[in-house]
Amino acid sequence: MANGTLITVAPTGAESSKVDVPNLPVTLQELVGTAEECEALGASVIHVHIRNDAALPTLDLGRLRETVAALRAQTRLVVQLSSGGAVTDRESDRLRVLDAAPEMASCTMGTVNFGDDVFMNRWEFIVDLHTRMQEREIVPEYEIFDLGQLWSLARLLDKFGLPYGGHVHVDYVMGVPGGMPGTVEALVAAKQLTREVLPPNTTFSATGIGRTTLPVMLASLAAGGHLRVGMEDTLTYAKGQPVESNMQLVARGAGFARLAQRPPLSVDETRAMLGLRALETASA
Ligand code: KMH
Ligand code: ZN
Repeated sequence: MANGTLITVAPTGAESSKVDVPNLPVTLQELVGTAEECEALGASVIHVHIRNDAALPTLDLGRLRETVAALRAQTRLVVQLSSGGAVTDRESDRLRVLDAAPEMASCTMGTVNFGDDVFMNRWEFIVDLHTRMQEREIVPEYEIFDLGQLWSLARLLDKFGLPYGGHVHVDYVMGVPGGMPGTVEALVAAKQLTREVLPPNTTFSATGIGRTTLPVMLASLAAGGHLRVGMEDTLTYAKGQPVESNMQLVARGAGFARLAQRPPLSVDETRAMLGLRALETASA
């Protein structure tokens, strides 16, 4: 387990509206500005959902390409596009996200109730995502909303082989109504199952939605895991105190990581840990 902490920022998501959350970065300019500031504060990966001119979630390929190019030009962050999109997105559109040629993309490992909605991830769709990412040399982050999805990932790797680069990195998304709870006990169980069924050097990060943010962050640091923070998952900083910005959340995560004597990994350290090519040789 790396001594430092990988901090992924997930600044926007697909669930919150700009009207309800005016500080949510939704334009390309807002996203890139957020990315630059979060990188300076210790983030090394950015998990990206984009919006259209009406600030609604979109998987428009042209916009995704433009976003990848802008983030690469303005930051050194590892760009991880969401293939999860919004619960209403079609599988074909979610697969097409890979055409924007990010270095990383998310790959959710099963269907899960998502509040009052259903986040659909059929087995055949997961296989399609995984194998297309292998072919295109895109490194996945496997999103784990429930314990059984770790077992599904073990089956996926057994049948279709390791992801590009050979390293397996999972992200526990905890506290979604319908998924695993955002508790210390659930995180320890997820870590235990990860150790039992996945390759020995598998790394994990964790994020807790809403009020589970803090317990999950602290538990992950204590358990040797990494962090995902950001307004995709967290809109309240403390009781009665709305989040001001993604930078506030990255700064808090980085501060906790330093207190735990596992300071934020640099972008280069993150790339080495995840099996990404060194930046100089990465394709443009
Ligand atoms: N917006 C959720 C339905 C991902 O980015 O891969 C799915 C999600 C997971 O956020
Ligand atoms: Zn997401």
